[in-house]
Amino acid sequence: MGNYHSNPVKHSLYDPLLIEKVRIGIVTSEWNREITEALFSGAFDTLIKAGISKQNIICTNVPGSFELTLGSQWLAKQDNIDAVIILGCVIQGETRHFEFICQAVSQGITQVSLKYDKPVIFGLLTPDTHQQALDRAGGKYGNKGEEAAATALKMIAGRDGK
Ligand code: DLZ
Repeated sequence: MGNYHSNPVKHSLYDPLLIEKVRIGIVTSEWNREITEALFSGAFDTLIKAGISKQNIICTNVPGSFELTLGSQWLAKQDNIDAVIILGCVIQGETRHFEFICQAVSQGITQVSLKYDKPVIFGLLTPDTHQQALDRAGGKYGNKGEEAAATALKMIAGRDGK
């Protein structure tokens, strides 16, 4: 497992004056709450460490991952939000809904991203087991919420030619 984002803050391309203006939305699924709360903490803390103030991180929850697409649209359509992060967890071995949910979310957020011309970052864990989810939510493979936050910052920097 690579560590491309192992130090997301260090890799942030943002200058301190610009980061003050950045506003990021996070939409978190409540299903598999233990996992998604850990992803949320990772994403939120990464944005704070990068210099974004609390009031510029707009957070909302949805019941399950299937609802992440609409939740991302609620945030993406707000003019003053620069990027949206979706966070969820669908465990393959535990649900027959797996393919339906994952495909719907990946296709849905792509549409939202292109429609509103802003990054919608895919922070949906799709592991085979609960343990694999834990490993990616602050465990041995890091925290994919942190990676999602770092990706959002990189996309905003890319948009701005930084
Ligand atoms: C129904 C369902 C199932 C079985 N499994 C999961 C899951 O593993 N992860 C998740 O985020 N959501 C799950 N859901 C809920 C759906 O995402 C959705 O909330 C409901 O089908 C209602 O639309």
